[in-house]
Order: sequence, then C-alpha cells, then structure tokens
Amino acid sequence: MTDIPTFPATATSRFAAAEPYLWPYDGDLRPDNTALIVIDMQTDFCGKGGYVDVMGYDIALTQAPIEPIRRLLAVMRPLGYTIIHTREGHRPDLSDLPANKRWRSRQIGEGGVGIGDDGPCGRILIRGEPGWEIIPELAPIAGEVVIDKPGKGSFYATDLEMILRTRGIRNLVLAGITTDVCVHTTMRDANDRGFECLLLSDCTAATDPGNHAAALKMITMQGGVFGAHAPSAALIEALAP
Ligand code: C5J
Repeated sequence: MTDIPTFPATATSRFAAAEPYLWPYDGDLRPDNTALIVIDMQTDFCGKGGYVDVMGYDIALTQAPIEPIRRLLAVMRPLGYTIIHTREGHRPDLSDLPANKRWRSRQIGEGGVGIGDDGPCGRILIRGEPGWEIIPELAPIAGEVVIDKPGKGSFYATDLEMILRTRGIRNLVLAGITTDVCVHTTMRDANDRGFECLLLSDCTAATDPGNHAAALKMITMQGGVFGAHAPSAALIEALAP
C-alpha cells in the first residue's frame, strides 16, 4: 500500500493507505463529507436461489464481502458517517426494464429464466420480491438512505447525486457487489462527477475472481483514474480517533 502523502498534510488530515495514492488525495476525510455506499447486497446477488445462483455462478464469491462490510458498518455507523444502500430492481410491470436487458438475462442459466421471471426467491430482480431484499445481515437501519436503481450505475435514474450534494458529501467509499459491474459503474460515474472514491477490495466481489482483480488494477492506472482501492482495514485505521 502507498503510504507517503503527496498532498500537504495538516494536523487534521486523515489518509488511508491505498493504491495508487493515499486516500483521499487531500486528507480531508470527515464524517460530514464522506459516505459509505453499499451496493446491491441483495439476496438476488449473493443468496441461495437468487439471480446470481440461478445463473450458475458461485455465490460463495459474492458472499465473501458480507462479514467485512458488517465489520465496517459497525465502525462507521457510530462515527456518524452517511451510510447509503442501493438495490438493483425493476417495477413489477417491467415498465423500467429495457428489452435488451431482459433478453440478455435469459441467455444463461437453467431454463432461460431471467429478470422478471419466477425464480426460487420470487420474481428475479423485481421490487418487493424476497430475492430483491437486502440480506438481513446488512439491512439498513433507521435513517440510512436506500437508493432503488434500475441499472448498473447508482446515479442513473436515481436521486443519489442530489442527496450527496445536499449533504455536502465529496468522498465516497464503495462496497458491495459486483466489483466489475455495479460497483465499477458507480465508481466511474461518481469520479466523473468529481467525487473522491475509494473502493474497498475485501468489501467487494465479482462473480469471477479474475474480473475482481482486473477491476482493482484498472483503478490504479493513470495515477488512480477512478480513485483508489484499499482493504477495509486501511480505512478503519484511518478513521480511528
Ligand atoms: C449485475 C450488479 N451484475 N449488482 N448487477 O447485474 O453488479
């Protein structure tokens, strides 16, 4: 991990040892300017009988971040950091499900079952169905923001940016699944909007370990083209009083 500040540090600066630079770049890390966003920790993405399971992927991979995220929430909640959860899902009438997304989702897995179809946890990725719910271990608590999104990115067709700007948030810590799809799309969109992003390597996972590793490597290019990445322990150390 990189641990040499390149931005002038002051008495109040906090940096997490990250790759490829100490994060945040200017050391301005406070509960009132930083949010943790936990992306799509839903049964459909990490539970038995959910969408990822039905597609035939190994849910042990997408379950791996559950415990690290639980530990991180236990640190960040009492410190007063904004906590945001997202859920990917569609309206029951499928009016917000693009035809090509539905078609694509039916191409793999057994029996051509895809988004909107009946699965072991109810209709796949449909709002209100059991599979769409955030898993109980990581359930939002009172006062936490929940963003319902129809796409991969958390900004597309949601009020996430308005909520972040209204709260004065400029640093975003990213956790959740999957690293290479919804987490990366959100990180890229956030970086374009000027948010300073840190993706937590042990609090994220992909349905393919090579894709997870590649997604981390992409972040480090061009001096941190989308931000930085670090294990959650590095962030927890930086948050210590
Ligand atoms: C996908 C996600 N993979 N949460 N969604 O379709 O990454």
